[in-house]
Amino acid sequence: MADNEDQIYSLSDDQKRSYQTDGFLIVPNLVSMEYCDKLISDATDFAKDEIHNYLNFHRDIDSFRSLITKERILDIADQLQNARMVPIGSIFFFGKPNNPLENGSLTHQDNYAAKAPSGSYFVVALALDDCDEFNGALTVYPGSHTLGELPYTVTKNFEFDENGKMIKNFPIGNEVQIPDGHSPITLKYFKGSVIFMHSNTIHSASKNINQEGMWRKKIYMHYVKDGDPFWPGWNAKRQIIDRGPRRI
Ligand SMILES: O=C(O)CCC(=O)C(=O)O
Repeated sequence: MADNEDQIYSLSDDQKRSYQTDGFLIVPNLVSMEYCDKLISDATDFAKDEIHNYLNFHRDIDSFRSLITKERILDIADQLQNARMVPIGSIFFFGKPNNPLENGSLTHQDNYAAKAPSGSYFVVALALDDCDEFNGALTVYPGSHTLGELPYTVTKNFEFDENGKMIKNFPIGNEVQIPDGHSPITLKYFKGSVIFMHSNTIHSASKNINQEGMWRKKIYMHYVKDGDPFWPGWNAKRQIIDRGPRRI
């Protein structure tokens, strides 16, 4: 992580306003290059040559466990949600170019999975590569978090082997139709940036098909407001993770 880890991370009024308007906020340089490299090396060692999405690296890998409970990430999540946000799950994307086992994501909102009270579930994504439209950066519909939860089409997201091990992902998410008046933008962000996103913000990511060998590794971490119920899920098997007190 960046310096002054113990210092409370206070968002500016502009940052809070931008989140309230758009339904997401990018905070650049929140995690140091060294920490990103440690996460990448631990993920790569764990996966070996099995390059696909992984649920819940924070249960298997110490550096990811430490990330999901990092104070400065919790400080920001707590301020944006005005609640003590409790970690419950994560998913890692290698985003290897032209990988048949990874297929991006459909236009969707996220709470179809956790089924928490509307607005409770919260998404925090750390970019482990620089990312733009050429390597499958996140596309968002700014302001769509104000639409509430939209009807969706249920589709299969993951494939597991007979031992329950994930071996492939289909395009992630349960697709929603985009209401009139909402347009997408594809974000651009750098390694070490963290995206904080309302769970009703409609988003997607293209399959990474660049020919230049640009990966788009990213860890998505998921939180709910303290005390709120959520569905564990047969695949994600979400569980409450202990964290410290709310600091801001
Ligand atoms: O592939 C991505 O970066 C997007 C993943 C996603 O949309 C999700 O996990 O909800």
